[in-house]
Amino acid sequence: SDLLPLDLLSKALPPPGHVRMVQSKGSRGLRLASAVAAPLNFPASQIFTNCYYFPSEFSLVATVKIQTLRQKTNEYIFSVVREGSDSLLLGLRVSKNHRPPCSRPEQGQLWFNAQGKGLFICDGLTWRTLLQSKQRLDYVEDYQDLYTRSETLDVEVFSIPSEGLFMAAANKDSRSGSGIYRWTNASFQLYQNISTQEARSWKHFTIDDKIFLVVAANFREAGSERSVIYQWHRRRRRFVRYQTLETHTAQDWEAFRIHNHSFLVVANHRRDSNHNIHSVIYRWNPDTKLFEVNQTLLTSGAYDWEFFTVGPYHFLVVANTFDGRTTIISSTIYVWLDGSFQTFQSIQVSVCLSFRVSPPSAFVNLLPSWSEMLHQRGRNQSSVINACVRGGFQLRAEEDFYSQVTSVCDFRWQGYEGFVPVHSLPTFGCRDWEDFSTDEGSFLIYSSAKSRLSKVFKLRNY
Ligand SMILES: [Ca+2]
Ligand SMILES: [Ca+2]
Repeated sequence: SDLLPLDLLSKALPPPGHVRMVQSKGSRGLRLASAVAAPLNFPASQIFTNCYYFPSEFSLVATVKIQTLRQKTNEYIFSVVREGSDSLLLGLRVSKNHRPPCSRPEQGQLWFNAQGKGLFICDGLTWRTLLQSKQRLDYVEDYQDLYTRSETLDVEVFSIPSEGLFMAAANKDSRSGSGIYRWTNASFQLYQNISTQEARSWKHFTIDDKIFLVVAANFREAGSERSVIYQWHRRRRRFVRYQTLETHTAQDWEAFRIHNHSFLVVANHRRDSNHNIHSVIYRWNPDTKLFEVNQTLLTSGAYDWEFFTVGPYHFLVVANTFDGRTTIISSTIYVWLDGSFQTFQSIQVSVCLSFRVSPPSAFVNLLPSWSEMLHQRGRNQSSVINACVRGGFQLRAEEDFYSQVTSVCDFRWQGYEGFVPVHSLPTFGCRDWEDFSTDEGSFLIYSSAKSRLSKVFKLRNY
């Protein structure tokens, strides 16, 4: 367990003149002269001193770039052979889909399928899967141009059983209200228009068999600002007003459940010019069938809430943006203890606009990397980090606070290498995005705070 990493290649390098240093995109490697026909090898006794058995746990990291893979029956990129006799103890083959033979002599040997990205071990009869990669994003294809009534600050994609897939758009213009779209004939079509005031975002949630949508908005009613909860009316097949709650420049709603209780929390951004105000957690009362104030938490220009669970613990994280003086303030993670949320940890992310968290168990590992990445990238105060996950970790970095996001970069968490950029989409004031799947495939929708045009992309996987 106290073994240090070893550079096996350095032990087996051919003499100078037969090897050349080459650069290929972001990585550097060694190119062997074609004259080096014999395999590179060295006695294992050089590294296994005072050690008579192969270690029970070990990792081999090999990066090989081969222009064309020839289908050779008995070629290994790495092997351990018995000294003197050359009999094979351990070997790793690489091919593109071509399945090497697996019978008694190959028992215990490894095969990496470069095409399907899978690692297999021969059990003496057949290849058994050790690792198989999930589908990976190949490219993104323009699919639908969706013109909304006004600029769209947020999209929420959800499905209604026996009805299908829907998307709620939070539209900027109060006169034209916001649109609910339904996936019809393989694209989003306007389904219902809902009158909204300064709609900022939508959240879908269910309680028992009831389907709700809540909008973060500023309806001015009876001398107060209010956000509205709508319920899906089965017979009328429409969303109808259900309950209003007093909010203050509401930016975001999060819905969650703890021990069979349903909750909502609102991000109250400011009251007049005061940003240091309470954001409110509401609890569903099953008797009155209404949400009631459960707890208030002091926030500073709150912009986003996310709920997540790690093991038996429930957390809420708020993105604070501004305390009236500065945008360099901390965001807070709260933990559910003895029936209420209590401060768990403060995290320094300057102007944190939002969080995306999933899967939550890995979230904990992710935290230190955010600030690290900010430092590495030399980002300024107007930077925003938005974490999300798609089959691995991704971070979304957004720029240009308050006005629009100029570009979206996805960073995938790759453990050893940290966050690496995997895709960037050219966007025009992208404000929000969601992904969803239908019978027609996997899609990504993003909305623009600058234009009426929202776009749907189709994700091609390999
Ligand atoms: Ca959204
Ligand atoms: Ca949220």
